[in-house]
Amino acid sequence: MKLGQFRNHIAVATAVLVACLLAQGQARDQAQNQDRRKVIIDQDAAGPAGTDQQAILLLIQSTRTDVLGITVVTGDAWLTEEVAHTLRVLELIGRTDIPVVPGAEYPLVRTREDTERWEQRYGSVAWLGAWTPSVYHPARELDAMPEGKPSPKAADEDAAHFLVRMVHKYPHEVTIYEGGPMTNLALAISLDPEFPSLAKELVFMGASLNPQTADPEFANTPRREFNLWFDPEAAHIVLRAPWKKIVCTPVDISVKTRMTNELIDKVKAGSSPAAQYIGKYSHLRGSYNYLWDELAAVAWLEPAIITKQEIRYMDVDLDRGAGYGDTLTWFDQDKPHREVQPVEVQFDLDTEKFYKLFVELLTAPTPQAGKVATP
Ligand SMILES: [Ca+2]
Repeated sequence: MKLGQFRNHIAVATAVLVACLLAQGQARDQAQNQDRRKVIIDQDAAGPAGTDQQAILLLIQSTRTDVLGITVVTGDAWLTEEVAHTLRVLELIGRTDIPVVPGAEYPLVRTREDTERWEQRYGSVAWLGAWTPSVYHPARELDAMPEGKPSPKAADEDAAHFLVRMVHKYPHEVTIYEGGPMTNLALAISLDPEFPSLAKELVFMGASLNPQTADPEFANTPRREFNLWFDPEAAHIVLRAPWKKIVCTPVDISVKTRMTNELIDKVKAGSSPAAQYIGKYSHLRGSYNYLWDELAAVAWLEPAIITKQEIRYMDVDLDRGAGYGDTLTWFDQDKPHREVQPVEVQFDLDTEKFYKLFVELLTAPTPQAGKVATP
């Protein structure tokens, strides 16, 4: 064999070997993608940091999830500012491949003006989200963004169509994680009644049954919880839809958790961009700092942290009296003769295990883009 021929053989063999290794890598990535649990995060994504963004981060930081997108809804803050905070956090952690999809700017029926009249009659509501007088500003005005303005842009699609499109693309595979008012989900159901049955499950933070707490937000109104209350008609549509499974993280279990300075310090000690972001922008607000949406996220990632849960049937009070927007629940034996769905309601948890996972996830390296299937 001449030297030139020998070189050619070597070159061909090397090319074949490289191709094999690449194919192996791709197959491994594909297998990893198939193992990842597909989830869409629907969130009233106020920021920076805080429960809404921290829950988003926890779900992205897990190596076992494939976050197909983040659909955004007005709730804790207005849609426009929430989209901006979400785009920015994804930019900071290097995951701009995850689409941020704007959804509803207003609840289906409830208005700020009607709510003000309602409060004159029935008393003031502790948390009104974007409508809270002390933080109120017009819907499309951006508030201060200490973390900086985002360079990436939001998706050119609305949340409801995105949600419907994804469950058709991956039938029975997509978990819908709901951390805010249910407006986007109700709109998706109205567009396509198959949406709930094509999803894998609905997991949500919301509802309040009988929380054991001295917190003045719940002491006299134990059945009022912001996410369901802010858009009661949407919650009513969503809760009676035919999901294969519904899991609820209510106020009852949220009040057993606390964000503390000690917990923030533990996260801050991490070097990941997610940990640095939380270290910089997370702060305690008043005496009660529950890990509302974070618990719903981590309980989905690691169900073993939940030590007590019960099945209840659930709906929302749509009468325009004092209980408008309050949580309604029943047992199987006393439920009404109408479409109500069984819901797994979480009541107790292993708090130490939860805090440990919270810190571990937020301080871990962010799983890289490119190894995750893009929608
Ligand atoms: Ca939320």
